[in-house]
Amino acid sequence: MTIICCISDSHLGYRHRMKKQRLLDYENSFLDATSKAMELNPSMLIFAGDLVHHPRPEPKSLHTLITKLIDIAEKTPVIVCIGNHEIEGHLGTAYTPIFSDLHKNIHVLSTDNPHITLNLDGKRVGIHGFQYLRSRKLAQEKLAEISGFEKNDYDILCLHQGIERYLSPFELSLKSLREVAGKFDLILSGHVHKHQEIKELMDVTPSYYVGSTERISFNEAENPTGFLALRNFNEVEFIPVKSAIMDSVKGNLGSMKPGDVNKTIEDIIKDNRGRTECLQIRINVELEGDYFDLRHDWSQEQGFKILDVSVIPSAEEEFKSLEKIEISKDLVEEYFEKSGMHAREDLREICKELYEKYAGGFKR
Ligand SMILES: [Mn+2]
Repeated sequence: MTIICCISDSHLGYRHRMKKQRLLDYENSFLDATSKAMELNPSMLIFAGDLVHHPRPEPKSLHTLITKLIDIAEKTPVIVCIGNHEIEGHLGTAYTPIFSDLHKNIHVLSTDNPHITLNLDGKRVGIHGFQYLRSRKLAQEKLAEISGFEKNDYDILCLHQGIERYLSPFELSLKSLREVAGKFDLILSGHVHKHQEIKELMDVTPSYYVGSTERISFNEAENPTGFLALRNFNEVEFIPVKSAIMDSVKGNLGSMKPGDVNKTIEDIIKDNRGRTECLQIRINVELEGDYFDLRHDWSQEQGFKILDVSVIPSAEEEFKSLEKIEISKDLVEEYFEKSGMHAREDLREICKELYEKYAGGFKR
């Protein structure tokens, strides 16, 4: 059996919400993906871009990546596509092309090197693609250009791009892809983190967004994490990868007193402790009382890698309370007391001083 694996969007070196612990999550899910892929004894392993989160990656994550790439290349050919996160802003440069110097079995796709041909179990397999291109015009031009090759036994297009209907703005229209899709036997892309078929191309060529190995935002909470395996050039399987459990709880509490809002959030936290590692709580409420009576400091809650709580009072209430509000030195005191900043004596004194200086002497 011939197996080809494709892993995408591992985002190594991302310090999600500045949490050091999250750094390790990206490493662990990358290592889980590569080890699960290597267990299948693949004839080739493709990385579809955004292996790292920053153009100049955090050293330990880069070390993990490089040792793993060399280790894999000892056993099977490696193809790397360059993602947007690997490319440095205005210079448009990346370290990724250097990866091909690490081992003769590592090949990096770019506009300078868009075609790689390998002999896999007696079949001539072509892998075609280039680095992420931000300009739609250029991306579509390059796609048409690289599609003029002479067919091999099996040809794979490997990109890291936003495709029309899957991302806005996008770099590749469905029309530009449909025009060349027939040249390929399989189309794979990184960039969109949710694993899915690119259904508008499926009637011509099996086409997929590969999916990511670790989520980089709460918007991705529902996405499964994993990688893609192709068996005998026809059967595609999405293989799940271990990643940090992420949940997003959203709700509208209607009209409620601040104390009850605090209690509701505390209950949500209690229910989720030990069940999820990264928790986001977004609450909309019509507040029957003082905004500052809401609990604002949740950093003392244990058991989460990320706990992100926000309460959004309905706009109407906000305006009403603003009309009534009268600023005084006591209000400054109250703010510091209730917003969990009572320890910031220095800041409180500065605020009171500024109030005295600029607002206190103001006569209506
Ligand atoms: Mn990405």
